[in-house]
Amino acid sequence: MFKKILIANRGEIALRIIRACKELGIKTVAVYSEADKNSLHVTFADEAVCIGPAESRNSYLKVPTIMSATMVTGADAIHPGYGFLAENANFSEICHESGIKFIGPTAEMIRTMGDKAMAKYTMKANNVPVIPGSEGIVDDVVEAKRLAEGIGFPVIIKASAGGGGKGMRVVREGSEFELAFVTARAEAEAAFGNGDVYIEKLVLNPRHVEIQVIGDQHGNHYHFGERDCSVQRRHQKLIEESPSPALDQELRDRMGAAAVKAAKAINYESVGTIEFLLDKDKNFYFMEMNTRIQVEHPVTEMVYETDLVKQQILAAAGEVIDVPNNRPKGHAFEFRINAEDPDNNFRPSPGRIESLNFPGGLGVRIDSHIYQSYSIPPYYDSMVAKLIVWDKDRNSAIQKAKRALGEFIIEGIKTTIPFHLDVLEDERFISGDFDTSFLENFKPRNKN
Ligand code: MV4
Repeated sequence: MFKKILIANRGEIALRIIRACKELGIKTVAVYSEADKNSLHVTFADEAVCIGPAESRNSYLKVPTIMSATMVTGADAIHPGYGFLAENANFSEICHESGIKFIGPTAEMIRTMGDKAMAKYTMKANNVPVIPGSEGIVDDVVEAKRLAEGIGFPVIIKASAGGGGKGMRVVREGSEFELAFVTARAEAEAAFGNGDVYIEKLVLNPRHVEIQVIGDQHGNHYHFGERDCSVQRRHQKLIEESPSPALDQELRDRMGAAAVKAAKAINYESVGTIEFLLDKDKNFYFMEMNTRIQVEHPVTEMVYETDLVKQQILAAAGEVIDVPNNRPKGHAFEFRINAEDPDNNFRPSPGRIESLNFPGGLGVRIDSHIYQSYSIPPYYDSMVAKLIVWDKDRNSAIQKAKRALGEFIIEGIKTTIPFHLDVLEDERFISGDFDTSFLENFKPRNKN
């Protein structure tokens, strides 16, 4: 087992990883920027190293500095968390070459899945259902248009280096195609330094349903059911839940089997997520794979009674992972509490937390690095807390969420708490009958 893990991250996920390490008896090293010296991950780690100024590119993304901090403290592994270096294949490779275990997949696995056209090709070759579309990337506009006509409009043009909604263009009819194609390629080139795009049939009103998977170094792969992440705004998830209101056990078994097939196709090691689109006829299609622990992992932990971060560390240490053939128990939601003003287009609202009350009680979990008098720096992601609620069924969990959000007081900054309380009064949300367009159409009751 590892003796000391350096956590190359900040905020709630750094704290989450420190908690798992403590329970496993592993020492921890926090790294922090000058803006984060008063952060809780620094307080609770066994050691802490300042790695540079506030700007991420000069601190949390600075590979040579992080490697130096690892060597100086004698850590034998690095946990990247999510974001920052978590899906950086070169970083995984540098760790490997330095004799430091990267707690995540190999560079090759990250590269295969980071190239979305390559990922899709690999899935299709392994009989994981994919969305009908071009065979790989298309670079000629005439050929691309001919392909789009064959697929049938509407189609979607996606950047192969993109993902998470970046560099996508919907094309509703042939006359719009050429401009959309040229623009999509130029945007992809500007954003990713790679203009490759591919084309797919547009799936109308899909749900975003993702399957949690884990693989060890001995060829064992398992899944932990699904999370429904359809409640998103501009590709930012706001509420996630498990199980999905759209799945029964039969569909869960089939999607789980497809996700395990996907993981086995690349002999995946570590925790990961297979994202699917689910259409209204309950057909599911592979969309992309996230090769990291995700923000929303706690909802899965609650209903599968598993500590996924501990499992991820054990798998990285070479242990055999064994997941009993389990089923979800009860229902869990996660609400992302962001320092944003929901009444002003979710504009960031950093600043000092003047007063703070966390909710509590049975089935209420808070993953957060904030405390009273803490100042939220403006340099990083606006998420300041995750409220996770668990109860025996979906309706009970909704009641618990309302109760817990009502007790959650953060003064000094604007947060998404009132927004969540509005969503919890929405009939479509309550009935579970929503898709990825839910928030575009969402209008809070009692507001005009
Ligand atoms: C799609 C789609 C419809 N049809 N692909 C958005 C994020 C990126 N991972 C892929 N995305 C989509 N791909 C086809 N063929 C609709 C989306 C999409 C979406 C997906 C999941 C969650 C929210 C979304 C919001 C808008 C569009």
